[in-house]
Amino acid sequence: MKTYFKYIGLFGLILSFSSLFGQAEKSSKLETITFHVEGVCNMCKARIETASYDVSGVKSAKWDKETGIFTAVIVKKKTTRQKVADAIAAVGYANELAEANHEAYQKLPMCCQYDNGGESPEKH
Ligand SMILES: [Cu+2]
Repeated sequence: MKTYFKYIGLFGLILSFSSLFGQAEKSSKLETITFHVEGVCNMCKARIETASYDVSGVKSAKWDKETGIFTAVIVKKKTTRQKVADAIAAVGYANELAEANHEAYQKLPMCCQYDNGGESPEKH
């Protein structure tokens, strides 16, 4: 009887291992990316996050107003950290990986122009 339970235990162990590997495989399709993005307020936050969601393969996107840290979860096969950074730069927001589009920056409301010269701010 004891051996019987041992086998059940072993079987359960194998089952939990295989489900663990299954999960690891699933999560490897996704990647969490993070980089610094210039910005000022909640309007900036909305623009940065909307621009990210417009990139195919972006599952979630969040920009922290206080720290300037942008975090997103992407589908690795569909997009890259650089592509997301480029999309954010295209709407006027300079970041660690890309220079801001100058025209888009100039069109931002004055309060959102994080760097009044309109130049890309110093890199971090
Ligand atoms: Cu703003």
